[in-house]
Amino acid sequence: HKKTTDDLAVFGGAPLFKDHKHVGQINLPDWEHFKKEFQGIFDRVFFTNHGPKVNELEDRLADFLKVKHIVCMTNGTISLMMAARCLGLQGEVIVPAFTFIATVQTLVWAGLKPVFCDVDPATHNISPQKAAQLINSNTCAILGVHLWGRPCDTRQLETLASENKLALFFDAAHAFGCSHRGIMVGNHGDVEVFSMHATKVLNAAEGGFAATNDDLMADKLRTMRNFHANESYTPVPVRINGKMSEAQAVMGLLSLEDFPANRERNKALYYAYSSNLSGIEGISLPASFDENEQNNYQYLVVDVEPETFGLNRDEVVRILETENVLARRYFMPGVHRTLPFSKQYAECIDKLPATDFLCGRLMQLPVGQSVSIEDVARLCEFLRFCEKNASKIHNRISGVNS
Ligand code: T4K
Repeated sequence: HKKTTDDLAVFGGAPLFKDHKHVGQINLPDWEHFKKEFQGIFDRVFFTNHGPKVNELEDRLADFLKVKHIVCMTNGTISLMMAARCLGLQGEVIVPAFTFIATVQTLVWAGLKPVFCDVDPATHNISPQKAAQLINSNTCAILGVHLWGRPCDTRQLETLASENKLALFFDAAHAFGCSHRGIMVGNHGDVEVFSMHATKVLNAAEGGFAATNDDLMADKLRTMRNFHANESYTPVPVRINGKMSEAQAVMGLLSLEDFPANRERNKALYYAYSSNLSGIEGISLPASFDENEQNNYQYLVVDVEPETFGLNRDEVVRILETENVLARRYFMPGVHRTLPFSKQYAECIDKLPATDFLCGRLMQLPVGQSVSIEDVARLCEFLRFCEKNASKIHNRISGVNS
């Protein structure tokens, strides 16, 4: 418990937590279970090239998402890049700048020009109205991102894409296990791409997959991910090594088994944050989850209003870090303000006001297996202390004695 500002770790006090509290999920599978599955890989002496565990993971994921095809790959970035190539795109792709930089980098790898679209400040997702204004004769596709697991307005984007004969695909890296209008993410647009990075709620250490109901798209992805012909050959512009290993697949299968429990934990943490943060002026959880849908609650996103809270987001992140709370500033700066895009597309740098606003205000707080409900209560009480003592803390941080 902090009684005075001297107790803050940033001013030399003992940190709030002994161990680091991470934003990444870092949900570990049961060790005995893990050992048994790895023993299986050793016994089969079969490590990669579409082994039995990758096939099993693809079947299980297809069942889970109620989608026709799953194609597992090395990671989310490679999956997205390959999806863009398999769609046969050329020209401009409309994409939000409020996303992880990988979303946009994949387009460049696929030889495409990203055109940055602003987001809806309420949902943080690509604005279909603003996307409509960016369409021209060079536009070939829209790439939406289901940020924080909240699905984009797929219906409006589908209408926009079909009216303008554009491809539509989604970066669903955050949205495993989420549904939209009762349909699991994985079934929208031409193809949806997921990440199974170590920090995701579904974790294969590294890994990713594409989900699609389009037979030809799935065939192309399967052909492309394998640099030489084993599987039936469907024409693709170029091939690559995008395979998932058996070790990744085992991690993924164990994580899929644990997913319902991990989601429930995240949900309990979300509601604990929600009730413990209530009444703290200037800190809020933007856009609550639609409880009629399935959600994974994997990102705990907080809006810091500096005028009301008395400290800005960056000051809060810095103070929390010294208390061993590794809050993250996803995503800061917006992709349009990072190199090389800020130079290449300088003309659009000031045209994304909602993106810039959110980049300056949001932070993510810890969730996942290493965080308990008591930790949340403690952290929120700490934030309440910061709010009450904000001007004193601000002045001390700024080097001015109050
Ligand atoms: N699209 C979107 C919208 C994405 O968010 C991502 C990835 C992608 C596409 C691409 O998918 P992949 O190619 O990655 O499959 C992290 C992740 O590296 C990245 O996967 C993720 N998005 C992004 C949002 O976050 P960093 O640089 O913030 O991660 P890092 O290493 O700082 O880790 C976050 C926290 O977790 C830290 O406190 C450390 C902790 N951690 C991390 C790892 C890797 C651990 O405790 N153990 C670990 O093994 O990017």
